[in-house]
Amino acid sequence: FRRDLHSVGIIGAPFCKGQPRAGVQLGPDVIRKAGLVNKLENQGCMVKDYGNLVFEKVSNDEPISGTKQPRAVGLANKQVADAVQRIKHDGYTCVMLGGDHSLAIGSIHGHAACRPELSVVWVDAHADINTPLSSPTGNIHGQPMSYLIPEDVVYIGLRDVDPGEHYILKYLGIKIFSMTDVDRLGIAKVMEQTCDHIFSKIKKPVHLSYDIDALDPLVTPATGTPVIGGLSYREGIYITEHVCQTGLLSALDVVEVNPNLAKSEEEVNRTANVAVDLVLGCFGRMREGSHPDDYKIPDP
Ligand code: HAR
Ligand code: MN
Ligand code: MN
Ligand code: MN
Repeated sequence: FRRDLHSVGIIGAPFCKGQPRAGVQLGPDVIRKAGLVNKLENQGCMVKDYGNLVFEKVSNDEPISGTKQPRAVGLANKQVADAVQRIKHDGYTCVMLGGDHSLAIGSIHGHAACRPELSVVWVDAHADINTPLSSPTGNIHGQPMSYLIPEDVVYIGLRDVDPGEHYILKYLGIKIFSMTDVDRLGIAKVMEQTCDHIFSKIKKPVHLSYDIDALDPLVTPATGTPVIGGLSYREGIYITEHVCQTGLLSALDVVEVNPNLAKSEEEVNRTANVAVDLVLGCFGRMREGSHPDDYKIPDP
C-alpha cells in the first residue's frame, strides 16, 4: 500500500513537422491544461516543469530522397536530446510531451547519452520503423525507430504496419505484441512477457514511448492517424501501472495528441484526460487507491 516518491521533470516539445497535420504542436499545452502537474503533485510526486522548447523556423527545408522536412526534424530533435539529457542529469524521470512521434529520435538519443543500457517499450498502433527508402509517406514520425539502435525493444499495440516495416521487424527479430497478441494473451501476460524480455539479463532503465494512437480512437479520438481496434482505456492504463511497478521507468514520451482533429471540445478533453491518466499511472497512481506512509484518520 505504500507510495513511492517519484521526481518528474516535464519538457514540452510543440513540434509537428514529422507529419503533415497541423495541431499536434498544441499537445503539450492541452495535456498541461488537463491538470497534469497538479494531479502529479496530488499523488505525491515532486514535479519540475521545464516549459516548452522553442523551435526556430527552418527555411529551404526541401525533401531529401522523399523524406520531408528533414532539417527541421533534425534540429528539433537535437534540442529535445539536449533537454532530456539535462533533465536526466538533474535527477528526474523525464516526461517529454509531444508533438509528433519523430521527437522520439531526440528523446531516446538524449536518454541513451545518460543511460546507455536503456530498453525501449514502444506503445503504438504503428511500428514507426520505416527507413527513408521503405517509407510510403516520407513522414519522419513513421520512421524514428529506424534511426535508433537500442538493444532491447518491445512493441505493444501494433495494428497498422507497412510491408517494409514488417520485413524489418521480422528480419531483426524484434519482440512485438500486436493487437492480436493482446487479444490472445490478455494485457497482463503481455506485460509479464515484456518485462521478461527487457530484463532477461540485467535490470535496465526503461524508456516508455507512448503514442496516444495506441489506444482505441473511441478512447483517444484527437490524434492524426487513428486506427480502429486499439487498446482499451483499461489496457492502456494497465501498461503504465505495470511499468511503474518495475521501479525502472527512466523516461516517458506522450505523443501525437492533436486537438485540431477532434470533432468537439469534448473529444479534445477526453483525449487530454486519458493522456494525463497515462502519465499518472506511470508515477504511482493505482486504481485500488493508495495512502501516504504517515496517513492518519482525522481526529473528530
Ligand atoms: N506507417 C506510416 C508512415 O510511415 C504511418 C505512420 C503513422 N503515424 C504515426 N505513427 N502516428 O505512430 O507514414
Ligand atoms: Mn508513433
Ligand atoms: Mn550524460
Ligand atoms: Mn501511431
